[in-house]
Amino acid sequence: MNIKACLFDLDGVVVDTARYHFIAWGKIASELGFNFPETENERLKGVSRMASLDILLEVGHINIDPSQKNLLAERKNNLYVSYINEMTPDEILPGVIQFLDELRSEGILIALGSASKNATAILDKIKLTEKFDAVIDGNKVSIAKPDPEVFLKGAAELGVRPESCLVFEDAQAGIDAARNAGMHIIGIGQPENLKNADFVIPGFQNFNFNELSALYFQ
Ligand code: B16
Ligand code: MG
Repeated sequence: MNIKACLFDLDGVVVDTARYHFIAWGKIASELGFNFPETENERLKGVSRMASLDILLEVGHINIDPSQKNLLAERKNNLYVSYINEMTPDEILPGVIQFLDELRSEGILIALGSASKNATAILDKIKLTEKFDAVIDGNKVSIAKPDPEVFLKGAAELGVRPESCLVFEDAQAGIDAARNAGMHIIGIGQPENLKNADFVIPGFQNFNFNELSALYFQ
């Protein structure tokens, strides 16, 4: 088996921005008069901003018209952007930089495949932009995960066939997207939350090129 490229999700894989999404959505919920519990937060991971708002409104049993929805999504994003503007490289998850550097020195191409329209701003803040050969974010795709578009565009931009790509993902929608793209998949997180990955690991703290080779290069 030959892996020529690795594609990384951003939120939950490279950085933990899920907590900033959660705080911002929580403020919107409390302004609307209900509590958005952390137990529902898993449902927001990997899905688009508008799909997240739909989940929030469903939890709060709230019905509003599309123009109000746009205003709420914009307000949530303004809050979220104010949090990510304060991000620093210290927030890169453990082991990520070392793993990216190892991949590069082994000649494996690297892409980002994120649903977030704020992905390039986040990479800039955490000073990681230069580690990626291609960046596909929410501004470049028209259909959200679990559609494979984000990862297929990443593979195309790198010039690598989907079957030679490996995706790292923390959300079920992203794992389904990678599966739909015909790629190899390593889930990041807990196996009970992530169905259909090839393997699930807790993170990159104890995962390096040797472990990757043992799984895929035999
Ligand atoms: P934005 P990922 C996703 O990022 C988040 O997991 C998800 O919670 C969020 O709704 C989505 O980005 C859109 O983000 O509002 O910044 O465009 O996991 O695909 O890197
Ligand atoms: Mg994610």
